[in-house]
Amino acid sequence: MYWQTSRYQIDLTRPKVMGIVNVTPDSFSDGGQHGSALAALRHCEQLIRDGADILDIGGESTRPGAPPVSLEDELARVIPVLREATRLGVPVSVDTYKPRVMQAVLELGADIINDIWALRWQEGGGAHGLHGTGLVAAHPSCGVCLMHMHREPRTMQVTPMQGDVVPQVRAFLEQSAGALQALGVDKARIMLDPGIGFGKTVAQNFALLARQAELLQAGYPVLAGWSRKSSLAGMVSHATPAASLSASERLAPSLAAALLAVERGACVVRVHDVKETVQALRVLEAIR
Ligand code: 9MG
Repeated sequence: MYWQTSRYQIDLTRPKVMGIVNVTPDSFSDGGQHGSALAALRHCEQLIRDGADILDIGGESTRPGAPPVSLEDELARVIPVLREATRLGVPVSVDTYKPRVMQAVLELGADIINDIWALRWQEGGGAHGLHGTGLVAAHPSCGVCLMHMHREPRTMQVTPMQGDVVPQVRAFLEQSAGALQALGVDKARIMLDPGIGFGKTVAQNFALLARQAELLQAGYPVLAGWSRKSSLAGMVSHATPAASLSASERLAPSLAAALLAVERGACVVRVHDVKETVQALRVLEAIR
C-alpha cells in the first residue's frame, strides 16, 4: 500500500512520521518575514535529520479560537519556505484550506494538500468560485489528506458533536473521499483523518482512537494527529489540572497516543516531536 503524491509514492507498509512546520508569528517570530522563513527552513532541515518522512508546512494556526489569516499573509508565510523545502528530498505537504493557496503551492510542486476542511471551503462564492475539490481533481497526482472537523476553528469547541461520533466521522470522510473519486481522483492519493480535537469532546476523541478500526473499515489509510492536543493534558495526572499542562509539556502523552494510533492501524502520525516519535515507533517495530 502506498500514498500517491505529486513526486513520491509513500510506502505505507511501515508507519510514517509527518513533521509539523508552523510558519506563524508565534512559532518563528523575529519581527521579519525573511528571518521567519529562514528559521522555518532550518526547522524543516532539523525535522528531516530527526527522521521525518514528510513535512507539513502551514501558515495559519488551527488552534481553537485562533484568528483567521488573510490569503496574502498565508501566501507570504508559506511560499518562501515551500520553495526551499521541496529541495530537501522528502515529500512536502501544505496545511491549508484556501483554494488559492492550494493552487499556488501545487504549481510550486507541493506533494500533498492537508486540509482540515476536507476541501469544503469555497472562495469567491457561487458556482464559479475556486474550489479545492476541483483543484485536486485537476492535478495529475497530488496527495490529499481529508480531515473531519465539526463546525469551524473559532466555534468548534463551543458546541462539540453530539452522540456516537465514530460512525458520523466515518460517514463524512467516506462521502468526502467518494466525491473526489467520482471526479477521477485515484483512491491511492487519498488519506483520511478523524480530526482529533476538532469539535469533539475529550471522550469523543478517545473513542475515535479506541475504535479507529471502524474508520479503517472504510478502506482508506488513516493519518492521526494527536501531537500536543489538549485532550491529552487532562488524562495525565489527577493532581495536575489540565490547564497547567502546557502544550510543550505534552510530549509523553503525545508519544503514547501516536504509538496507540499506529498500533491500531494509522499509517501516518502528524507530530511536533519527530525525533522522540521516531524512537518510540522503533520500539513498536521491534515487537512487530
Ligand atoms: C493542521 N492540523 C492541525 N491538527 C491536525 C490534525 O489532527 N490532522 C491534520 N491532518 N491536520 C491538522
